[in-house]
Amino acid sequence: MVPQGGNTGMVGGGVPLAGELVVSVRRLDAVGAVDRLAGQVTVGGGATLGAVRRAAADAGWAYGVDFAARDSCTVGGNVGTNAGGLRVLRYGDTRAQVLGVEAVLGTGLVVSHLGGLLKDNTGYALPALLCGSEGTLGVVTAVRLRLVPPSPHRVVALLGFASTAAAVTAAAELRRRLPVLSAAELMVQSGVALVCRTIGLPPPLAAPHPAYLLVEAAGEADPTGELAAAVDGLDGVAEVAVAEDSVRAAALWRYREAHTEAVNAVGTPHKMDVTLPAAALAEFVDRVPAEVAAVVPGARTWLFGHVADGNVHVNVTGLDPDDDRVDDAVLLLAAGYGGSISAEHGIGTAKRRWLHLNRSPAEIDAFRAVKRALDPDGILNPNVLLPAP
Ligand code: 2HG
Ligand code: ZN
Repeated sequence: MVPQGGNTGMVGGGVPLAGELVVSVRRLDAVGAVDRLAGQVTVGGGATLGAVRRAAADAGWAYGVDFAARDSCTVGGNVGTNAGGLRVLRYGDTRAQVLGVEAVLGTGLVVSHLGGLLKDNTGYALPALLCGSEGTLGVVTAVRLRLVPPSPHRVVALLGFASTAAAVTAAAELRRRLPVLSAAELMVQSGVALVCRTIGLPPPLAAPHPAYLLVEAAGEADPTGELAAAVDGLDGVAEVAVAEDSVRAAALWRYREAHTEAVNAVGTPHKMDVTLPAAALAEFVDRVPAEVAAVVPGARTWLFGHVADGNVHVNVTGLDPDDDRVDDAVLLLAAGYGGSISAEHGIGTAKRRWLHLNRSPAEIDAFRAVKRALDPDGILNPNVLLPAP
């Protein structure tokens, strides 16, 4: 059986490969009443991220996870992949929001722990284990989520830099100086130009720049002054555009959020999603295009990502679908720097064969022991996450 939510995953974790039965959770889309006192909500595994965000906002709270697939992806899938996205630097990943889970395990037993107690040291944390388990241990049918205080005032700025290193350093400075920082996204010149060409957008700044940071600050009060002061104190900012209103803010976000769509218009990409240690991030971003071209001349590399988390999305076009030499080179490079071969998309079927780059034989053995305990017949997502024995 292959558990499936919104089918927006990027590593094939919800896609049957060999005649498996798809178990869709989409109809489990109830969003419960927000517990305003606790700042929590219980939702069905099939509720979309967007629906949860709207319900939280309607109740005067907010939900800490957000990303472009918000209106298609489901919370059950978010738990399965431990989805990250745009606000991890402020609120953490999905695991950091999940207080409880109801799931049908591979044994057929239903585990349910949805009380939402913040302090509850009563044994193994099954919700934490299910986050990132990619449907291999259980089907997530309901989730208890913590909510965060709303940040009704939001300001967005786009900064141009002469180098990736300058942009990465500036992002770190903003994190240190600006507690209301809610997003810091890295883009590079080729990606922004591609988005402009493909989507038909004007250039975002007067001149092109080798690297861009899209930054957002959000708070209880208008953070414009705080953001401006923090940006003024940064080194290496070549150009700045500040969105004065929500329409302009959405227009600036579009340059970042349209990257996936723009890359798809070039050709079906090979997708890598890696995390680098902060100190290696800029060097990795600058090296990858040449490393890719050295393996397959003519291949094009598109880079963007969540810079404060060290998370870089590496998309490569101009490759045969089954030619994974470039994937191999990029993932080895990331792992060689002490990075992760999957930052936020998971292992799925697509990255299984590289799991050993990050996980030791002892860890993979422990994974198999957990799998055997919760899914003894191996009926849940048999081709996902764990390498073939
Ligand atoms: C994003 O950050 C998503 O936009 C998708 O994680 C990344 O398309 C991608 O490679
Ligand atoms: Zn992402």
